Amino acid sequence: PVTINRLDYQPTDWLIDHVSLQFELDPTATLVTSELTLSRNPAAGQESNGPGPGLTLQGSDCELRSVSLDGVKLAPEDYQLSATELHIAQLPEHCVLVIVTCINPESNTALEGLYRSSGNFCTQCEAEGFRKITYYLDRPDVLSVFDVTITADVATCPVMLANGNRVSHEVLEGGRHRVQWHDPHPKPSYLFALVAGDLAHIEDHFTTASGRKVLLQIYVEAHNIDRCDFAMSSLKASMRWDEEVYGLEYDLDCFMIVAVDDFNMGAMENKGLNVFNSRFVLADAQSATDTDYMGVEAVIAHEYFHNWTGNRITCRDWFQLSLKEGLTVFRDQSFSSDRHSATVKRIEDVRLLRARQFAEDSGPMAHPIRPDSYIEINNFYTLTVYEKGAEVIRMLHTLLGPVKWRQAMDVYVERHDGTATTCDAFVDAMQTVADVDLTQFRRWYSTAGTPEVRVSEEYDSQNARFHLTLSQSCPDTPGQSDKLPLHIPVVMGLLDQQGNSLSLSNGRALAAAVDSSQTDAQRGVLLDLTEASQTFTFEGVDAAPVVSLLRGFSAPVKLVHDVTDETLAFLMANDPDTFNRWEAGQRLATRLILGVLQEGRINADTLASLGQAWGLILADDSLDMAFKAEALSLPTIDTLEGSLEQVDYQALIAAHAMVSTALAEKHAEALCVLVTETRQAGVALLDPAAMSGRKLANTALALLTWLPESLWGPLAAAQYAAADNMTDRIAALAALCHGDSAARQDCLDDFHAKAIGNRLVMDKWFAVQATSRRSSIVEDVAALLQHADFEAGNPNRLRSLVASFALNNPGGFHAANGQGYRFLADQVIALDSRNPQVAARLVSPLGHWKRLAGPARDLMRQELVRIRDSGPLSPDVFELVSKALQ
Ligand code: HT7
Ligand code: ZN
Repeated sequence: PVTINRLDYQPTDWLIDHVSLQFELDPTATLVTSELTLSRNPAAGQESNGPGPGLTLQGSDCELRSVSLDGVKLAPEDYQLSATELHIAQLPEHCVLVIVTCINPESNTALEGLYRSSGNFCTQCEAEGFRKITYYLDRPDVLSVFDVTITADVATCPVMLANGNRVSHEVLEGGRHRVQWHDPHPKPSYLFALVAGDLAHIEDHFTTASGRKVLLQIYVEAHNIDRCDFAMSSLKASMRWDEEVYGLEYDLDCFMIVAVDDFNMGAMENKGLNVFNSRFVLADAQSATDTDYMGVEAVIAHEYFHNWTGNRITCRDWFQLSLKEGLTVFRDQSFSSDRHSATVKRIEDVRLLRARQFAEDSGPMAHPIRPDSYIEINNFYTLTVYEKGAEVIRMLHTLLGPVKWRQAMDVYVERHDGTATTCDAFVDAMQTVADVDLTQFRRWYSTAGTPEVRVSEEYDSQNARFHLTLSQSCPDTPGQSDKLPLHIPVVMGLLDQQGNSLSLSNGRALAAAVDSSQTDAQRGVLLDLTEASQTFTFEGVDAAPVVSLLRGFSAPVKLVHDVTDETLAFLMANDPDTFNRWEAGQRLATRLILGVLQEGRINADTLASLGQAWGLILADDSLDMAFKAEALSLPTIDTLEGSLEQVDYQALIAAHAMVSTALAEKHAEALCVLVTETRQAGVALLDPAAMSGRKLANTALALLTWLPESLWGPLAAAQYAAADNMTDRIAALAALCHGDSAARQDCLDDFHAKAIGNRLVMDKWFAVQATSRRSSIVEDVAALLQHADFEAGNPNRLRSLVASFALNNPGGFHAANGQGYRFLADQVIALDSRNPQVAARLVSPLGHWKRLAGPARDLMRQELVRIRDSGPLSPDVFELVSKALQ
């Protein structure tokens, strides 16, 4: 396999000014006629006097039927054809090339290019799927106007969709019909989409700020038509938000969403025709949890927001992926935070970052948000590019402040609309309005790994001064060592011993949030940490203060700050930054669990501090219940792992269990009350207080499962029986699945019976079993692979069983005998030839063997070796396995 390097980027020699595509749809032999209007790129490097550059088009898995240049059919000797390219050596500066290919959607199990899902035709072209449809300049910096004609059987494909606006429809002989679509916005091939089949739809309208009426449609299989309303209201809310917050309006006459069951990722932002994994469109009370609803809203928003940050302004090359993804994740996070609790949203995002992105940063695939090289670009749709990328954007937002941020975004859109650009150009746009010099900040784009910030404090009572020293470092990562200091925005505050916020003599002022009643002192200040070590002095501090650092998680770093249990308990109770109140609890819990690892027993004093702090939270009726739920949730195993050099999973899991049990015991009574009394009857399903109540009640139930089943089993069974929504039903089932009661099997059987006919609910039935703490879990999961409802070809089903087990069941996956590792490796090997993209995503849990302690290290490594030696691998799996074994 070939490695592609960022610095090798060259502008394209050819432009495609216009492309006309004709599809004669057929399940096994679809004919694609592509007419490309080509011209030499004036911006390309010119070879002096030579014959001009030849044209190399990318293509794979499509059978070439013919090539014509300016109306003349070319003979095979006029071009060169390989498995991945079509090369024509000589062409006039302006010409028209017509290429006919034949493809087989039915046999396309990789789900890239044109494929079939539930009998319907659909496409997925990002990143490099278009080349599986026809030969093309399949790179994001070639923008063209597309006209698309689709012909198919009326009976099987009454609906035929493509990007842009529909311009004609005609009925043909022989039961066929034809539609034509025109997209006026030049776009790269990865944003092309086609959908055809027997689909039902709902529709609505949105009137833009400037008064244009846009038709909104959501297409699904007919049996799902009643599950689309929430997605539609999320779409309208997203459209309004982008106008109000960024002044960005929609730009076509219609916006369509299609839900498909077989999809490699979450969704795809094709211009005017978003294609979604059905799990991010379909939602109703009987099938979707509150978390599912929030996921639908966030993904609908994310894809819609791409219309500007991704489509109107796209990436010059795939190394710039975070230009659109980091920015769009930041935008969807801001949207969700504006619509729900901002603190809870921030906590959820930080939990994900710490649990998964920090792990990526400390593993074999560590890369900067703008990677330097790749073998398979699909492997770089990572938590680093998306989530850390969003953190980098958030830091820019913090450094600029909200007003300048908006001005800078206006400059960015104004400068780059209609182009394919770079992360550097994005920061240039920010710099035009920023007060701070962003030169050093740019290092975030090229530095891999999670920086560590060490903190030391010194109080000088004689001079009433407080000195805060922050020292940064970043661990070595593959190919990167001795890293230069980053520009780290540290939002902080100081509290006196009574919990009052002090006015600070150092640091930059922070803008107030629109709806905030906080004083300047409560908000704190922004420190610009730019040196390897820097001391910040605060004058007029009359007594030793308590420091609240990195408020709102103002930078994606690991903070090392040695403070007492009392200080953490104090911050939990008093910090005006609610994120940091939660954070203090997480630090206390982490200390308790890691203490068990070191000392073999629970530190009674720390347990008392945390137990007491939990008591205060449980008793505080002024707190949002969703926040309470977060405060009563311990850090997960994969988050804790980030604090350890070498990980003995069995010991870590035992320590986590010991602390969970101790805390559940301490508060058993209050937790039982929460399970039975928090839920509100008779309110709307999506009422915010009702959702928060369910979150708290189900967090309490999950904690109780650490105690003997006699205490919580009847509660869980009763909750299952009484549940009128999926959130409570699945939480009760998840609890029961940890145990061994008769209710467990009864409820599983009942759930299964109700899931028949709803694939998303059946996915939950598999996932809930895959995350059970039963000792027989590996055998249980292996048995589920043989279940009649298991569908290996459906990525959602595969993820619900195999990925849920590998990522969300640390006890089972890290089973001491290595069975969990072997199980996962078997799945990767079985899947690779069918769907390399999904197979590769299953490799990453095996990539961390070097960080494991004891025999587990070698057991995991052996499985990687077994995959490596299992036969010819896809570039996707090859890249991950070979990097992990290096
Ligand atoms: N931009 C999209 C990313 C994507 C993708 C989606 C589905 C299947 C394969 C894919 N490869 C890349 C989705 C997004 O980030 O919005
Ligand atoms: Zn995206």
